[in-house]
Amino acid sequence: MKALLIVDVQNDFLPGGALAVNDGDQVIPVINALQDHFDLIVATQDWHPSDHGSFAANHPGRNVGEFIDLNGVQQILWSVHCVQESVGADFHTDLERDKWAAVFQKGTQKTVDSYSGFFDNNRQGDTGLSSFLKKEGATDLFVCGLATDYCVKFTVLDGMSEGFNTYLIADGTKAVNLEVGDYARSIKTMEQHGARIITSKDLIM
Ligand code: VGL
Ligand code: ZN
Repeated sequence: MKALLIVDVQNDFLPGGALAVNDGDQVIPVINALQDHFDLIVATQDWHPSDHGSFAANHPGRNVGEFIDLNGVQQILWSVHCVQESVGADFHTDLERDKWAAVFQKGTQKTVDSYSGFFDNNRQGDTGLSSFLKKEGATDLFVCGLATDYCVKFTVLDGMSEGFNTYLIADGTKAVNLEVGDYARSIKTMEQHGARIITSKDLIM
């Protein structure tokens, strides 16, 4: 059984947001059209406390884009984004949510970041996404959303390691591209781990 997983389509990752992904809003109509073709749809939501360790603002003297050691895990420092209960953490209002079975929040512990929708970056915290999908009978996981080179990539890799046949819907995702080429590198990494790269046309016929 197939499931659609929508990663972090939140205001802060969209144009005008605190950590805006270029053209991030272009994924919204693609994802809305895809939703008609799935009976099981789940979403993830980046959901940080304001004192989160991934925010450069919480490390005096440090800047966005620098790397630090956050409790033993390498961490890129980001601008303040997706703070719990803020407008930036909300899903875009154009994104249809009527059919969503559940939302899995991540990055809720200030001591560790969570790119994957499944597990924290230190692999300790589990959002419950994998057990939920398995309980619902999902075998094939179709991933879309933001951002290709961070949360989408790590969600796809964990989807594979959790035993799902995992697909990336390429036109349903956009990258941060902190470094030129990050989008292409992340696609290659996902493919090398066995994920299949498709487009929404492969699902909508
Ligand atoms: C993300 C950076 C920081 C993402 C989340 O959703 O890709 N990127 N937090
Ligand atoms: Zn985040």
